[in-house]
Parts: sequence; structure tokens; C-alpha cells
Amino acid sequence: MFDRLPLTPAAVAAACLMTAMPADAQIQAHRLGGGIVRFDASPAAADARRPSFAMVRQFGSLGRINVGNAAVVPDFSRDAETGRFVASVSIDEGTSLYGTGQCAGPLLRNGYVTEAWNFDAFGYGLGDPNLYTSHPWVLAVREDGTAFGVLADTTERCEIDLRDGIHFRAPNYEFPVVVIEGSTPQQVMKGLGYLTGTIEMPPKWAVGYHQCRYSYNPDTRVKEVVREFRKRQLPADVIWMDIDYMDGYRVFTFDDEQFPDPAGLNRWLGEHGFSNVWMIDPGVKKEEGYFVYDEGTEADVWVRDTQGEVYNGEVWPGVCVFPDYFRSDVREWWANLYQDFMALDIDGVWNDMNEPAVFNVATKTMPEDNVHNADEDLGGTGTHARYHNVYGMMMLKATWEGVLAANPEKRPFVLSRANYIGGHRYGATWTGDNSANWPHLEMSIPMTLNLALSGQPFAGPDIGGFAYNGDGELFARWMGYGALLPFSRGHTAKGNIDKEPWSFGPEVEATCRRALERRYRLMPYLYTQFWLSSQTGMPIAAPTFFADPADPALRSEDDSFLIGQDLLVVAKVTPEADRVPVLPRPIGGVAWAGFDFPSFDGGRDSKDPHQPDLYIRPGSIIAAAPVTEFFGDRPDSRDELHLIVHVDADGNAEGTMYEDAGEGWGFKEGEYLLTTYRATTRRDGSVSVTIESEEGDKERYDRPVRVRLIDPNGEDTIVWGIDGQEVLVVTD
Ligand code: NBV
Repeated sequence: MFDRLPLTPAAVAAACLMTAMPADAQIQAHRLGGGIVRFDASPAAADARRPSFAMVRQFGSLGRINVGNAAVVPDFSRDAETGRFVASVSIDEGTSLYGTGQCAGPLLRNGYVTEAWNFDAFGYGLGDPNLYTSHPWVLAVREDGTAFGVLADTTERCEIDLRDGIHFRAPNYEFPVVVIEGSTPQQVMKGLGYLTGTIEMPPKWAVGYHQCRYSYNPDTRVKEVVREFRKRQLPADVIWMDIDYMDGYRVFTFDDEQFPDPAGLNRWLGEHGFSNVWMIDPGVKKEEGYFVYDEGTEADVWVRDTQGEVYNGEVWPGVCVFPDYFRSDVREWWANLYQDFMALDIDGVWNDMNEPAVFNVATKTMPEDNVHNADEDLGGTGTHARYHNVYGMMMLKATWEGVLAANPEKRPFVLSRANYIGGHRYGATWTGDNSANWPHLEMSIPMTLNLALSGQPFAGPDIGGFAYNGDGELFARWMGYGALLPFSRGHTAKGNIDKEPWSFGPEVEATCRRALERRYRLMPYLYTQFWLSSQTGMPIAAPTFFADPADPALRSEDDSFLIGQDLLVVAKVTPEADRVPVLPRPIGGVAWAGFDFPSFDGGRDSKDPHQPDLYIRPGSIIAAAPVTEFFGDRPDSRDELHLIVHVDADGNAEGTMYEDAGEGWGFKEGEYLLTTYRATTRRDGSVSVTIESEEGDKERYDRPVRVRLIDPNGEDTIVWGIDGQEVLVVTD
């Protein structure tokens, strides 16, 4: 290891020291929080440490640690061939590896190599090493279910090699490694939330179903799609305006003919219960007389090349220039552009192409020697190679801030294609330009889960597949489970057949309706998971092994996922739907119970082969509701609360529900209601459901409560009561 030390002056100094000392004595270990330790390769490396983009703030040391006492200690070295700096962590047999961000392949990452290098990966396939986002992070779950996580705190192109233990290899910088220890993977995720921050609560409409295509244009087509949704009573909250709404792909403009009145369109959408999201790319058309270009040029905001010239690259509008988001004045300028934009009653923003993608060059991005004039607190002036992976994140941050400043009373919703670990603080992401085929349908679940395990819980795939057409069966199956993922959006590419829920005929439409109705029925529970995630960093959709991390049989289950801890979704991801899932073991002899909603072709024995199976954990209460068509929809049954109860071996169950206005920041001032319901079996066998605890100032009204006690071997019992009062369920 010593003969492969870096050749920077700091490293040479460190090398001199190192020859005289055992390796561990060089490593600096500092505690950053409970179970969280940062390791620097040497005192010199610690001195040269760059600001962290991943972390929610620049953590100071809470105290030095004796390296010999740490359970997991990275080994630092230099790769002789490539000169890259390497951080390695060995693992015990039976350790399962996850995370590494967005990777096209199975959930279990042992044996794979991923590369953190944001890339416009249109048409990507199984095993491609790098996609749109970068998460140099690995979650390791030991055989006994204890876990640790390892973050390589570098923004440089980083290879994450999991073929034999954990190895991070990245050029130019002796990056620190942060290790988070936990007694469970959940605890590690909370540690990651502490370190990198958590999602901000999204507006509730963004938790609904989103309908997109490249592109719905002109505006009359947008309205047509919306009318169909409402006519067919298909629940949905959001419609998206892709790039064709712009005037010649110029960002912050509108095509006069196709979208002559965006504000009017948005108001009309609002009247039909639809929120709207509009796309903004980073590439700004280089054209004098175009206000964004002129203003940006005046303020000198563009990225420059090695010669000091403004860098030009081709994207949709033709030759473009690119904002240098690493300067706070540039971010402010960008954020300000959203003032007028959002004033057109725009609800949400979609940042695409921000790897940044550039056409007609082999690398599909800007030259690595381009120069970013980054502010000192971000690390100062540096090459694009250094800042590439965080370009999208900084654009997203600027967008988020602009959207918030334009409507300070509202919660921003921004979707970004490129991102970096920690970027979940500013927005959601999706799995990019997937394809309409079975391998992609299958991959979408583990991809979404590994993003969640890398700190990005608000994610999902293009339901139905972006590239190519696919058929009705594929679409139905994809919608079946896609409707239950945290970010749930149907999308498809230009030139493809229509892919709205009704496009494949009545049978597929019926499947889509059931799937979407499930999402909206489960909305109280789902929204609660968003809130929990915003508080703790826990995934919203988590791998099934979270139910029992010590059960080795669950470690590679990637056809199923948990929402929170109480709901298991088992999807059918092959055309034959013939895979036998491994379910979590019974708890105290009580199995997870299959359930469905009564309107579904006979409940538990649903005849719809495309719906995933749902299971409820023994000992839990899931809060649900009647179907609504969108957030803010107020059917007569609006205030009904449905509690699905599955008692454990002792006859008890518990479940939490979080409620707030679904918009705005009142919840931060106490305008919310957090209720923990408890079910207790009494001596006579009846089950009493009461409120165990409540928190928050939001008023509880006398809404009807429908308690459904699951009987895994027979008929469920349903009893109505009033929220806040005891509901007694007597079974025969
Ligand atoms: O803006 C058009 C598309 C968009 O629909 C897609 O979701 C993005 O990933 N965008 C990429 C650019 C062109 C893709 C071929």
C-alpha cells in the first residue's frame, strides 16, 4: 500500500510519515454522529478535505476515535495502474451489498461494478455501469442482520467495485470515507438521513398519480387527456408538459401556437383537479435577442472552457451555453427566472438533460477540462471532471430555491434526471429512459429500491417504458405495481403509440383503474410514509428484507417491496407470472396476511392477474380511505377513515397515520395530526381499537371509521365507529 501513495505534496509528506508508522496510525477517524465515523487516509488528506456535497452540512468532529476500536475501517491505497485513489472495506461472508444508486440490474449488488458518473443513458440495458445519477454509497447487511454503510465522499468519477468486498476508486483526490454502523439496515438509513438530510415534504398532489408523455402537445391534447381521465373516473393528480411546449426548445418560453395561454391552461387543469409540471433543461440557446441568453451573458453566468471562452455545446435548441450553477450568484439568477414562470400558475418543474447531456460528442457531456468557477464554500474553481456529478444537483438546488421563492407559501415539487447522493433534499428522481420490455419492467423495482437505499426515497420508473411501444399486458403489469411506488408516473417517448391507461382497451383500463384506486385508497398510509421519510431518511419503498434483515432468504427478493414496514407488495414481473415469492417469516406464528380492497373482483381472491398481491404485517394497522380521484377531491365519503387491522400472536396491533393540509408549511407550526391507533384483543376475544396517542394541532373531526379486522383463515369482520372513540370488533 505504501509504495502506491499519491504524488501530491501533501501525499508525499504523508508518505514520509507513513513509512515510519503502521498504516492505521495514519488514518484519521472522527465521530460525526451516533455510529457515524469519517476516515481520512492521513493527516494531510484530512487537511486537504474538500467540502462535502453529499452532507446536509459540513460536519465538524465530535471527537477523535481510536481506529483500532472501530468495527469497520477502510483501507486506503493507490491503484498502481490507473493512479486512482482507492478506499477498500472487506466484508465477511454472508454480507449482502446494496445501494450504489441507480443501477440497471438486480437488487443484490455483490459481484457488480457500478460507476458514479452521470450519463444520458437513453436505451440503457441490464448491467450498464453508469446511468443518470451518482451515489458512491454502499449499504452492507451482515449475515446476522446488522449493517453498515460506506460513503466515498468524492464527486469525481468513482468506480464502485463489489466483486470482492467494497472498493471505491476515484482520481485526483484522497477522499474521506464515512462509515455508518447500525444494528439494523434501518438504523443505517437513519444515519444516512442524519448525514445527508431527508426529503422535504412534497405537496400531496405529487404523491398522486402523474401522467406524462413526450409530449402532450398542443394544449388541446393536454385537455383531451385530462378529460378522459375524469370521464373514465381514473384517479390522477398531475399532467406533465414535456419539451415541446417551448418555443424552439428555448427554456422559459412557450410556443405561441401550441401553448398560447399557459396560465389559462393551468387554471383549466386546476379546475379539473389536475396539477401541472413543466420541463426546464439547463442548455440555453445561444441566440442574441433571447432574454435568457442575453441576461445570462450580461451577468456572465456561463461555464467556460480551458481557454476562458464560453463553452458551446449542442442540445435540443441547437448550440447552447450552460449556467455555472456552482456560483451562488448564478443560482440566484437561475432561481429568479422562475418568478415569472411560476406566476403562470405552474405547480411543479421537471429538470431534464442535466448530467449535463450534450449532443454529437462521444462522451455525451461537456469536456472534462471545462472550468467551473465554484464558490469557495463548494470547493473553489475546478474542472468539469471534478464537478460533473454534482452539476445536476446544483441545477436542481437552484430550481428548488427558485420555485420556493416564487411561491413561498407552497411546497416545491421538482423532478431531476441527474443527481448526486444528498440531492434528494431538493427533489425527486426517476429511472430515466427505460424501455418497454419485460427485463425493464422487472428492473424497475430493484432500481427504485437501490435508489431508496442510497438516500433517494422519492423515485420510480417510467411506467409502461419510455423507449418502444410494448403491449397491453406489459402495460397492465407495469401499472399494477407502478401505481404503488413512491413516484408513480406513466411516460413514453415521442413517436410511440398512446400509453394512457385506456389506450390498450377495456381490460387493461380496468387493471389500471384498480391499480390507481389502490394507490388512492392507500393514500393515508402512503402519505404517512412520506412524512416518516422526511423525518428520518427511511425509504418509502424498501426491500422486503427490511421486514427481517436476519433472514437470508429475503436478501435477493426483488420482485417485491415494502411500503413502510406494514405493507408488502408482491409484483408479477415475468409474462408467465410464475415466480414463487419468498415472503417474510411468520411473526410469533402469525403470517403476513394477504388482503385486497373489497371492490376488487372478490377481495383477496382478486381475479385480476396483473395486480401485485398485497400483504399486511402481523401486529399492524394500515390507514386507508375511500377512493378519491385526486388530492382535494371531496366525494361524500370524504372523511371516512378505513383501518385495516391484522393482530399479532398476542392479539395486538398498532399503526400510525400522519395528516396535514397537503400543501403549505403549516405543518411545521404544528398544523398536523399524528395518530397512533392501537388494537387490543380482550379476554372475550373482541378487539378494541382505540387511539393510543396523538400529536399536533390539526382538528380531529367526527369522521366515520371503518375497522376491518383481517381473519387470514376466514371472513374479515368490518365494524363502523367514530374516529376518536373506541371501536369494538366482535368476531363470531
Ligand atoms: O424531453 C424529452 C425527453 C423526456 O421525455 C425524457 O423523459 C427524458 O429522459 N428527454 C429525456 C429528452 C429526449 C430523450 C430522447
